[in-house]
Amino acid sequence: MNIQIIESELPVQIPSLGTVHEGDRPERKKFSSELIRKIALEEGADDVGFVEIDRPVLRDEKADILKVYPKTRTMISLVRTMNRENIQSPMRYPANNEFHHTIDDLTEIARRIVARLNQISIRGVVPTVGFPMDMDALGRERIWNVSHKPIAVEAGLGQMGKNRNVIHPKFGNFILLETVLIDADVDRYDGPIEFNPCMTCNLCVSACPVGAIGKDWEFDFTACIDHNYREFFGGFQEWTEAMVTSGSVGENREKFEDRETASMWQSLSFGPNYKAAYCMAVCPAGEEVIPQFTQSKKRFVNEIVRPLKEKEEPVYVKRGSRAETAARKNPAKEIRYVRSMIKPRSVENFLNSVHLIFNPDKAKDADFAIQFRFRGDENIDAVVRIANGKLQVERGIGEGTDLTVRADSAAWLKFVNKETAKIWPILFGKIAFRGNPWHLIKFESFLDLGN
Ligand code: B12
Ligand code: SF4
Repeated sequence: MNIQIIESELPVQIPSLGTVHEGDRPERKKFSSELIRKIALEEGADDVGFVEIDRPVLRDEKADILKVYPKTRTMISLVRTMNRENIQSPMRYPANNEFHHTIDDLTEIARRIVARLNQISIRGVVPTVGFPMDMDALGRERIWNVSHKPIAVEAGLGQMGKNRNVIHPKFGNFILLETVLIDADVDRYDGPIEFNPCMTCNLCVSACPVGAIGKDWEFDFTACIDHNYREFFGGFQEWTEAMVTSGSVGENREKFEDRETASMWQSLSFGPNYKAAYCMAVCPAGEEVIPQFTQSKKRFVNEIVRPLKEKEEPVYVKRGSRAETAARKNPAKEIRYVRSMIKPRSVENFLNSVHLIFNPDKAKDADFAIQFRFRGDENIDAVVRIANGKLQVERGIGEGTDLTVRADSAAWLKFVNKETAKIWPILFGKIAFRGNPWHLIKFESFLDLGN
């Protein structure tokens, strides 16, 4: 088959042509972004933008994107709106229904777009709206490959708000995102919008039951994942571990009350329940949402923010964490302790993710540096420096360190994942020190590892 495609002449639907293959199109052809936009909107996307694979600010994302589709030339960023009243309901099941149905809806939209693009010789891949099914990377590297948020920002579909969600200028943050990876270039790419719709009203800061949203635009990743994702993969692992380590039915029910086991069952059977998403529910930004707020801020707070804050419910935090401190301030919230969901399975991942479990409040007065020399399965030298409540990881051999820790990498992982009593690896000679070991004990106490 040898068909010359001039897309401006193409009807949007060309069933008579059947599927046209990539090899059938002239080399370096640029497709009309307007035509693809039209297809995407017809198939149900609420907004669309285009980003080229070589966009310099997405340099760090490229290799991961190419893992999913090595032929990627263009990312088509898609927005699908949610019914915001569902997300704002004080009961969480309407919100969760809305999330799950929009995820399915957006997936179907993206699949239909690709099917339509196939007809004009463009091939493509639809990754996934949420976490991927493939969990091989868990504890080793990032489990998702395509980060929709920075791509959506580059595609001009909004900016990141203080609540760490992309806020669309019209729909606010009540949107989900997908990115279609295609093997073709387009004639026009988009760029970020110039203003940020976030109004820095701090309602998200006050609504989050575990203090995950910082006033200073910081985000406590583990506070969010430990609570909000209690019934996802991490919480399920804890559920099974609680069962096998409990000596009696009573002991098991202390760790997981009947209501919690029932809720886990609902999540496993019908799609996982997010426990909060309050940061999204209360956000008044965006042209369509803002009148609700500006007409009467007091009413907005009373009707939307207050019911979520005053909702009596369990919140899941690690003992001694910043999240616990935040949750304790609200008497409506019942504290339930959990273990860290961050469980590194390689030293490399430990070094990359240790900042996520580091508690700066505990380390305010600390000032020391530890030289780690890992050997065994992984041979890695790195320095961890702690000063002014900040943690810094440097690769290699550093200067001015207070302690050198030589550790077998596998033994170290058992140690930080609390899979061994601390003393054993030391006794068996798997971890050795030069300098003051007190710094290692301090360092461990700064990590929010949970029970
Ligand atoms: C990982 C992830 C999370 C994580 C981290 C969130 C985050 N801020 O990145 C957790 C589990 C906490 C989470 C929570 C939620 N998420 Co989420 N999540 C994702 C996912 C898979 C990737 C996000 C991403 O690209 N982050 C990277 C950069 C851009 O974010 P960042 O804040 O700068 O970086 C953080 C992480 O990268 C992390 N991190 C950095 N290095 C490392 C290393 C390791 C080992 C680990 C584990 C983490 C980690 O820490 C950084 C600081 O917080 C996307 C889907 C996707 N494939 O893109 C959805 C996505 C971002 N989530 C979404 C939603 C809706 C939510 C929730 C509302 C879910 C809910 N129903 O409750 C909450 C909101 C929490 C919040 N305020 O951010 C939407 C956002 C839509 C929008 N309007 O922007 C997305 C885009 C899904 C979608 N397809 O629409 N999510
Ligand atoms: S709730 Fe306010 S501060 Fe938070 S993201 Fe929305 S506009 Fe920004």
